This record gives sequence, structure tokens and C-alpha cells, in this order.
Amino acid sequence: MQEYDDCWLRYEEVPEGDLRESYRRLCSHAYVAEESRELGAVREELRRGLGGLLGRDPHLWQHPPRTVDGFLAVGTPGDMDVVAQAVDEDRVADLDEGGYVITTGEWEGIDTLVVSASSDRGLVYGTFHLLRLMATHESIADVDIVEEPASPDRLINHWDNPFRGSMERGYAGQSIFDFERLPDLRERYRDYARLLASVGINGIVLNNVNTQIPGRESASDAMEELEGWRLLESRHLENLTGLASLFRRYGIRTYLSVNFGAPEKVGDLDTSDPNDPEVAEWWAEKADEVYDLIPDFGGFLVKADSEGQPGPYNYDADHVDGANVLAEALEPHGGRVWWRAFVYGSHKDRAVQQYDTFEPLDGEFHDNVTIQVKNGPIDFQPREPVSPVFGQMPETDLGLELQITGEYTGQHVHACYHVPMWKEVLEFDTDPEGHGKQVKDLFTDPGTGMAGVGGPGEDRSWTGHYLAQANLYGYGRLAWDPDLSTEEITDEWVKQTFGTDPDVVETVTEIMHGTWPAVIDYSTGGIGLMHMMYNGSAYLENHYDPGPEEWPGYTGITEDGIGKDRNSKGNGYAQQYPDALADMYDDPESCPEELLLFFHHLPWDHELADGRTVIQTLYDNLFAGVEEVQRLRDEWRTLEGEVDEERFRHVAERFDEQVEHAGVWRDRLAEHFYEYAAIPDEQGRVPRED
Ligand code: GCW
Repeated sequence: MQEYDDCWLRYEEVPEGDLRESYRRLCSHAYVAEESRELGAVREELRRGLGGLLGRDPHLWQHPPRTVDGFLAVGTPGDMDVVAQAVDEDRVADLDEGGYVITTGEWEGIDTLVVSASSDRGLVYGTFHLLRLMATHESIADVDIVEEPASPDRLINHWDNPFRGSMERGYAGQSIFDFERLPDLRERYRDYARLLASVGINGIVLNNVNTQIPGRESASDAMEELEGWRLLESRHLENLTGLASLFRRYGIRTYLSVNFGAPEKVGDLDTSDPNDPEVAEWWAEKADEVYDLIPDFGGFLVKADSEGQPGPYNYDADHVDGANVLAEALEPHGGRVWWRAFVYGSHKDRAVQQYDTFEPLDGEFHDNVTIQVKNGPIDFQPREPVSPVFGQMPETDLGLELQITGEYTGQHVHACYHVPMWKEVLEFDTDPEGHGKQVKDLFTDPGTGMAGVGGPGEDRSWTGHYLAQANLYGYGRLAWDPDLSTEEITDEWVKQTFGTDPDVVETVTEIMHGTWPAVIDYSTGGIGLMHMMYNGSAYLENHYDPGPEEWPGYTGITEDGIGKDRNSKGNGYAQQYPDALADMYDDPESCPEELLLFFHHLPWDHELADGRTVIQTLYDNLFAGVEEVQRLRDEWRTLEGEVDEERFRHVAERFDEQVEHAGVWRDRLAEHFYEYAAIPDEQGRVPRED
């Protein structure tokens, strides 16, 4: 048995019948032309995918086969006549980079199924799309599909701690990358690249944004030396070339997180001041060196002046100086700087800081700088308002940072499907009375894009929880096409992962869709509270268990009520949004209930729209969340014998743990609220008898 799971690339044999016959007729023979880097990947994937789906090895040709009923052709119209007969060259030439066409045609009286694109990368995506159609049992008889990616850059931010074998916020064991052993490559790297390419990811940042020890208060035993900054040392850069070329075969560009103090740490300068010409020179030379080794290198990702990472503030400079000096170094090579907006510490409420810091800098960053902003103003909480930075820096290329890994959503012990949350973010209208742009519309121009945080680990399941694979899948699919609905994405993922049996599909789908709302309910109370988790040691805080008493500043809890006045009566956070949104958030009557306490401190007995009080609503939601998880667990148990034993058991056990731990959250939060409110639950559940 392979030591790790195939995730959604299982390619299980299509059952005997008309569908399989039609697949076999068109796909038993595949003509893939010249052996270019990516076409090698296409060939390999077809061998594996078609072999599995059709139940027999396909014949792969370097020229069109003649004595067959039909065949598949993968190539560009310029390179292959067969393709040119089915797809006009202009049709693919006009597509955005990575776009492709899948259609049918005829060549010398033989039916053809054609995957075409103007670039090799598009052919890789088109191939994966075709295999997905078959794995989900869709007809391919009359297909005519045209696809192109919505976002030009669709990145994974892999928070690997090089040379440590660990992942920050990774919940799937050791890191899969072994930087110590490079240039040796592992089979698993290729399978990771396949998984990423299959959903259209085109860039990977190999290492954690924390490239040195975060300078938080105190060290703990668990704290480890972080040396990600070392990757910029020449001896390590040289070792990256093989890995970069492996990813290149799948259309994925390599990026690195760099330490802003690298001129001092890696080089021998005595400053990293971005305004010092020697520093600029150092970065330029480093960039030249990187591009000599990795010609399609994507660029640098930087966490600066945040949680103990060095930045321009250390040198009396600002984010513009910092980002631009790196941008100038990368510019001659076509590389980009992804500069993170996750900075806090100078404001009492961190929600206020990002907009305050970055909005005034709009228009000052170089063209090859992307400001990477987390979806919400706090930090990947189960639900947050959308960051006010979005839509308000029109002269700056922005990137949307989403967290694939479940740092605050149960750390892959709990099941929590993030796709519905991301859909909510992507469809948020950033300025209803102004330009009317939804978040997803902001990431379509060159220089913009998406960054998904969280890399898989050594665990068999890759993600620590089999159901969490859906978050990696869904992230890629949404970065490619944010208009896909949650239902479409779930359906694709479930069918490819668990097969197409309608009962199984229905049950798993229902479970997936139930998870996020449940997590919100039992870990926040559902009306806009957040950040109530336990902290623990200084670095790598726990963020898993409840600890509401640790962070009263986030919830605004008092004996009179709960919530934060992030409004015109309070710190003015709501006023950072354009007027229509500011007005909506500013009034408790119009503020969406699910965010109410984020924006307002309200008396415990304040009545909500349905007549229930704030405290009663919190109690009810906490209990409802746990009941929902129990229901989801029971639903999962009905799948015994319907899905393979290994995955059935694993998920069943995790659900048992989730139910237990959700109960801990519920009780801890309910107790905490009661301590302040001194109002018992109308249903007698709080305070508890025991
Ligand atoms: O979400 C928080 C995490 C840190 C992380 C930081 C960041 C990489 O708790 O582990 O550090 O955000 O995004 O920079």
C-alpha cells in the first residue's frame, strides 16, 4: 500500500456500462505531442488517470493513431494538426495564461477529443479537468469547455520551517520537505505538485513567513530555532533548483519567504536599511543569483515588522521603502514582492491597524509589489468581517490571504469546511454604493491574486483529517474560479474522493456543509465574538482549547454586557469602511447579527430581532453547535461499510473527539458568560448543576 493517500486523485475505475464505453472509445488512445517539460507531466497523468478510470492502460502516441475509433489529443493548435482541426488557434491564443479548451473534433474521419491551450501550463490544467470530468462521471461525448483562471497568481504559502522538519500551524505531522536532504527529491514532492496543479495552483512559497524566532515575550520548551532565512544562503539556494524544476513541470513557480534583515544575516552588511544603496545592491545581487539558478522564480514573500520579524521600522523606514527595495531587485527578472499587511501592536485594537497603516500608502508601491491581506482584520477567526483594506486601495495590487489550515477552527481534529466561509468573503460587496466591487473582483488583474496558507504534512492523509483535504481542494478551485458555488465544489470533491454513489455523496456533502456553522456556534456563540481561545506558551500558542478569560480585550466582556464598540461611539473601526457599510455596521439594528458583537458592546438583556436576548442567544447557539456536531458524527457513522475502513475509522474517531471537545468549548464559554452576566439560561442548562 502506498504510504499516503491519493486525496482527490484516486482515479477509481468507472463501472462497466455505457459511460465507460464512451470513455474508452475516446480515451484509450492518447496522442500527446512533443515532450516538453509540462507535457511530460501530462503524459504521466494520463497514464495514471486513464489507466485507473478506464481499467486498463491507455496507449500513448507521439503521432496520431490511425486504426482506432477515436482518440484523445492534447496539444497546442500550432504544434498539432489534429488539434488545429478542432480548435482554431485564435480561440486559445486569446485565453489568459493557463486557460484551455476541451472540445471534440474529427481527424481523417476519426472522432477526436481535444485538450488545447496556448501554453503547456494550460495543457496541464486541461488534462486535469478532463480527468476530473471522468472521475465525477460526467459525459465527455459533446464537451465544449473553455476555461481560464480568474486570478493570475494562485499561491500556496507553505509554512515550513526549513531544517526543522516542522510546519507552523501544520496539523499533519512533520513537514514533507526535507531541506537538509536537497537536492534529493522525494516521490511525495511530485505528488504534492500533482495535487496542487490539479486545482490550478501556480505558485508555492516553500517556507514559513516566520524566518527567524518570533520575538514574543518569552521562550518556552516547545520553542524552536527558526532558520528559514538561511535559504537565501548560496549553498541552500543551489539545492533548490531540482525542487523548483519539479514544480515547474506542473506549471508551479517557486517563491521564498525572506527575512528583511537578510543583508545582515545572510550577507555581511552591518545594516538592512532599505534606503541604504549598499543594501539595495545586496538585494539586487541576491536576486540575480536566485534567477541564475531558478529562471522562473516567482518572487519574495515578506512578513516584516510583525510578531518579532525584522522590518523597515527597525531602520526608521516604512513599508513602502521596504517593499520597494526588494521590488527593484526583482524587477529586471519579472519577479514580485508579496508584502504582508499582517501587522499589529501599535493600536489597542488590532482590528484598526491594518487599514490605518496601509491605506495611506496606496499608490506608492512599485508595480511588482502585491500587498497580501488576510481576509479579516483579526486573524483567521471562524468568522470575521471582511478587511476594510479591500476595495480601498485602488492604486495597489492586492492579494487575498486565506487560511487553508484550521488554526482556529479545530486544528484538523475538528472537521471544518472552509469553502462556505471563503465564498462569503469573496462575495462580499466592498462598496455597495460606490464601485460595487465584490472581493473576488479585486483579484483578477495582473499583479493580484490569492495566497492560501497551510501546507500538508507527512501524515497519511496529508492534512491530518481526511475531510480537511477539501479545504486544499476548495482553495485552489476558488482561486481559479471564485464563481463556483460551494455546492459545485463539494460535489466535485466528494465524488472524486469518495466515489459517485448518490447516497454516499449526499451524506458526505451534508456533513461537510454542516461543519463550519457548527464550529462557529460552539466556539464563538455565533453573534460576532471571537478570539476566545487559550494561548499557552509564548511561541506557537495553543489556539485550540478555549480560554476566554485570557483575552477580555477581544470580547469586551463586562458585568453589563458584551461586545466591542468598534463603531462611532467606540474606536471608529466601522468608519474605516465606505459610508454604506460604515452606516450598516454602526447601527446595531442594521448590523448583520452574525457580526453584532464584533461591532457593538450590548447589554446582556439586549433583544435581538427574534426577541431573544444577547445572553440567551449565546447560550442557545453554544448548545446548538454541539448538538449539530453530534448529528454530523451520527451521520458519518451511517457510512460504515460504504467508504473504506481506514478513512471511515479515522474520521469517525475524529468526530468523537470533536464532539467531546466542542462540549468543552460550550461549557467553558457558557460558564464565562454566566460569570459576568449572572443571568441563567432559560432552559436551565447554565449554570450547570454539577
Ligand atoms: O495566525 C497567526 C499565527 C502565527 C502566524 C501569524 C502570521 C506565521 O498564529 O503562527 O505566523 O499569524 O500570519 O504571520
